Amino acid sequence: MDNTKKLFRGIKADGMLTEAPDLRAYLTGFESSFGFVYTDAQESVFFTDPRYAEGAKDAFRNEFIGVMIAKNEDTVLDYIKSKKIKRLAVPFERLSYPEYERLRRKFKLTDSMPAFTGAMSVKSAEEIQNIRRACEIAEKAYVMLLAELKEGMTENETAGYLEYLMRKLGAQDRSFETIAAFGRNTSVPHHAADGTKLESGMPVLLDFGCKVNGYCSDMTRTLWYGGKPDEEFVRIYESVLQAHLVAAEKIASGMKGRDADAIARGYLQKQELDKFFTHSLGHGIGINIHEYPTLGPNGQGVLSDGMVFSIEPGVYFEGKFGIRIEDSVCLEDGKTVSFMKTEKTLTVL
Ligand SMILES: [Mn+2]
Repeated sequence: MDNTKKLFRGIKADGMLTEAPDLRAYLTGFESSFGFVYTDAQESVFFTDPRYAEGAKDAFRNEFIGVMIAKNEDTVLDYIKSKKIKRLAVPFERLSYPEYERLRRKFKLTDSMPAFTGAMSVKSAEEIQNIRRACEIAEKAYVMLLAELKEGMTENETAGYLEYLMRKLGAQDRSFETIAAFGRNTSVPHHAADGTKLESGMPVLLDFGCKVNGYCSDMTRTLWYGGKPDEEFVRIYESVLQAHLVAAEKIASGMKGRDADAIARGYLQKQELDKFFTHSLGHGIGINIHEYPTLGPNGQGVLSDGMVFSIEPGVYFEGKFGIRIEDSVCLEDGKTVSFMKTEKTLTVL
């Protein structure tokens, strides 16, 4: 994968320098903890240290990206200086203040971040394939986990087991810290899994995902474990599910992120549940688990075909329970298509 030229074409600068790991991974498809990607009209060069040089040369064998060894940033900046580059594009929001100051003394600077945000939000067929695979693995692991859930298992054990299953099924890693919440802990939207044990007659909330070739999946299911589910829980689950389904049906290309959010929020308002919906409806998903666009009350970005994002309405009742239902979806021919195949109707184990 060589996205360097595509990015560079959209930027008004003589050269482009990228150090942030996620942006480098987008440009090259190669993940490493140390490196710089430099691009100008003539060439793209991946600078890295000896630890990654062999892997990088191998990865770029068929690409138009050269590999050079750099001990530190100075080696890279000297190289760029030697090419008489005057205006350099760098991603402003990914630079520390000292880095920005150092670069500003050597070059005229242009912000490359808007170009990255725009390009990364619309996925290529290859990127979508990676996300689809990450979703398939997450779902398969979830189904396997359900068969293994037992009274006495802790949240942390459950989270760890789910992560193990995703890796066993071919994931390279989890895409974020797995959330496993039992009972009243489900009312904390991002509860940190702890030693709480699963008991009969309680809700279970699982929010998880994995990575394939650097691309993330994101999924949440809330279910009832043991006995007959609480009536209030069942009624509210139905409302959250409807909010999800109405949003999935009505979200369309050309809409702003805030309009998408308003569909689910408006539905929950009619059920007098909107004040318990304390977060945004969704977020872009790609190399990063949270990226552009935001589907929330302040989401100004316009949704378009090829964007991948979550739909995740949730309501939370402090000290009682919370319910969130999340799919990763893609916009295709103007409409959302979910990557998830598992039932979203209430599961009672
Ligand atoms: Mn999410």
